[in-house]
Formats: sequence, C-alpha cells, structure tokens
Amino acid sequence: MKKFLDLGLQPLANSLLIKKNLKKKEKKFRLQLGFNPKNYLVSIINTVPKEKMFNEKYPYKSSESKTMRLSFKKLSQKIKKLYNPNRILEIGSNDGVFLKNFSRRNVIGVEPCNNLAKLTKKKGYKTYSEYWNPQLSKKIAGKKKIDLIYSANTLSHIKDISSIFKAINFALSKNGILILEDPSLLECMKKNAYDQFYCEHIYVFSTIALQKILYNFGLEIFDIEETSTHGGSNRYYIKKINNNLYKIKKSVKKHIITEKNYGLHSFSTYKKFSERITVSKKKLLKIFLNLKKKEKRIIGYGATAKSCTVLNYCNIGNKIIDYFYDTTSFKINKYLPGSKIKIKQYKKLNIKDTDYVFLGAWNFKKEIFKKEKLFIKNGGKFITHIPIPKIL
Ligand code: JHZ
Repeated sequence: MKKFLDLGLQPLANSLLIKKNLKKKEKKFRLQLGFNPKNYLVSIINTVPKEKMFNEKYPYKSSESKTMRLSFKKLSQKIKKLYNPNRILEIGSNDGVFLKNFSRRNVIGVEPCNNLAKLTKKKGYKTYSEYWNPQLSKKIAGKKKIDLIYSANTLSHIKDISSIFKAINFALSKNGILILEDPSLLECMKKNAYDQFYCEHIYVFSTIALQKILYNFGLEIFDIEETSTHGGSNRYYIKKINNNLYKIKKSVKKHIITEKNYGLHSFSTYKKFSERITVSKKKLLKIFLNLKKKEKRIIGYGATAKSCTVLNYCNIGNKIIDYFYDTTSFKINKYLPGSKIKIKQYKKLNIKDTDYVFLGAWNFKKEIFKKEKLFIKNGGKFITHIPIPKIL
C-alpha cells in the first residue's frame, strides 16, 4: 500500500465524550490513507479493533434525516417491484430504517451495535446483534438461502474483505442479488471530501477496485446507480458470475471509464488530492480565525463522524465553535472527541443566537437549508469546506 495523505492523530470518530471524562487522555490513532496499486483499493492504513467502534454505545442513527428515510423507502419499493424477493437480509441494519419498509416475515437484520439492534427488535424485526462473518452467514442461511442481500454504508467498515464476501457468497441463493451502497471514491476525490476518512471508514470504494475484489469471490457488478446520499454514493447491483438472469448494463462500463479517465487507477491522482487537502486545511482555519477576530458567534450543525476528522485535522476546537446542534438523542449533552465541542439538542437556527454555522452534515445541505430558510433570510451564514472552504 502506498501512503498518500496523513490526517494526523485522531480520536475515534463516534466515541463521544461525557462531561466527567473531558479531562481524561483520549485514545488516538494515526489516520493515514493509502492506495493499493494492485487492486486500486483506497483505505486507511492503521485500523482500530471493531469492538472499540461498533458496540452498544454507537450513537449514529440512520433514520435521523428525512433524506435517508426517503432514500431507503424508495429503494425498498424498487426492490419489491423488480425482484419481489422472499428472503431479504440487511447487513448493518442500524435502527431498522430500511427493514421497516418490508413485512416482518421477509426480512432479517444484522447489527452488531446492540443499542440499535434493540430498536429494530422492538419493532418486531428479526435482528442478529452480531458482526457479519462466515459463521453468522451459516447460522442465518445454512438451511435456506437469501434472495436479496442489502448493505448500505457498512461493508466499507469491515476490515476483512475476504471474510465478508465469502460469507455473502455462501448466504446468497443461486440467482440472488447483492445490493451494496457506499460513498463513491470518485465523488470523494472531486469534492475534496477528506472527511469521508475516519476510523470507521476503512475503505472508500471505487468501482474499479470493487470489481476486482468481487471477481475473486465469484461475484460481479451488473448495474450501478448513483445516489446523492452521503455526499455522492454508488449503489452496486451484484450477482454471482454464473447467474445469467441479469445482463451486465452499460452503467458498469460507463463508471469504469469515468473513473479511469479521472485517474482512480493511478497513484499520482491521490498525491494531487493530498496537496489539495493541505490547502483546504489552511483555508478553512483562516476563515474561522478571521471570523473569531471579528468576534462572530459560530456553532456547528450535525455532529457527524466526518466532523471529527475535519476538526481534529484542522485544529478547530471549542474556542472557535461554541457548540454543535444535532437531533440524535444518543449524542445530546456529549462532546465531540478531540475538539471537545459540546453537542446540544437541535433548535431551529436563530440569528439572535448565532452568526455563522459550520455544516458538519454538509451531505444534507439541501435538507438543512430548507429547514433553516428563516435564518438564511435574516442574514445567517453557513461555513463549509466542501468542495473548497467558503462562507455560503
Ligand atoms: P451523517 C455516519 O457518519 C457514521 P456521519 C457511519 N460510519 C457512516 O458511514 C455514515 O453515517 C453512513 C444530524 N442531523 O449521516 C444527524 C441533524 O442534527 O452525515 C446525524 O448526527 N439535523 C455509519 O456521522 C448527523 O447530523 C439534520 O437536519 O458522518 C448526520 O450524520 C440532519 C439532516 C442531520 O453521518
């Protein structure tokens, strides 16, 4: 693996702090990004044991945004219409935001974070609170295979790729379909979204990398859809190589060509990305420091995992950002790791309380701007670092 970017010492992105632990030394790891020229895979170089990240304290709930709820709903409708699967499995079912669109008889969830699995079980959905691996795959699909496996924003979080796909191949029926959805590396590069990298995001996939990896496990992509979620994602439709029911669509070739034209197969592209990120850091910090000089009040919006990378890489702390607003109950009254900025229960933005708002959840800009129309009308401003640091 060839290293191309060093984002410094970082705490665990979703390990929010409680007040009494603010003075304790936090565990940090060196966040460095690497490119594998053999299979084109981009990943973080040092990883953190999964148990430290995905446990019963995991604070992220997929259903917090309207955009995500709608996206999962629409996909469920499409799945029912196109494939009408009898047995569906979701890997990384979070709080059940996707599963709840199906009948309880048809779907099974896998979610190692027990606080989230509990929410899905409460709604009556069968959920295994375990990590996805070949043993679990045997337990679930040993007697009856799965027609459709869906996994969004999860496989990029699992280090052992070979174990994931072996387990999937075992569970999937002969004509079964695997739908994977993850942030697109191309979009991440184009948008300078270096904050897609943090401890949990071990990989950010490109089509060219995924295609090579899947091939080793007897799987192939037959269609790709682009979605706007999480700053630009790819939804891959995958089948077993010897399944002839589905033809490989033009979208696959199109993506491969686009990615190669951009240079995702070449190390020099990543070096250039790294140079842009160094500039981005300086520019963002300059914006914040200038505003502080003018005694402007700044808060953050959306205490995202991504924010953790930005704040710690750019050395932005609680002397610059007063607090973050977030709607997630698990996050309220806790503090962002490293920067130690308090997270407060979301209230509609008001120009009386704040002048500038850092968009931690820049991926939901549309939804947020719609919600905060009045703040904007009254002269309230947002700060973003995507694609380049600026005041909006
Ligand atoms: P959001 C998480 O990343 C972690 P994060 C994880 N590793 C991953 O891959 C992606 O999700 C999928 C809040 N919010 O989705 C809710 C508001 O307060 O960008 C969330 O805390 N008000 C699994 O954390 C956060 O912002 C709003 O109006 O980077 C958004 O987090 C909206 C729209 C959101 O993911």
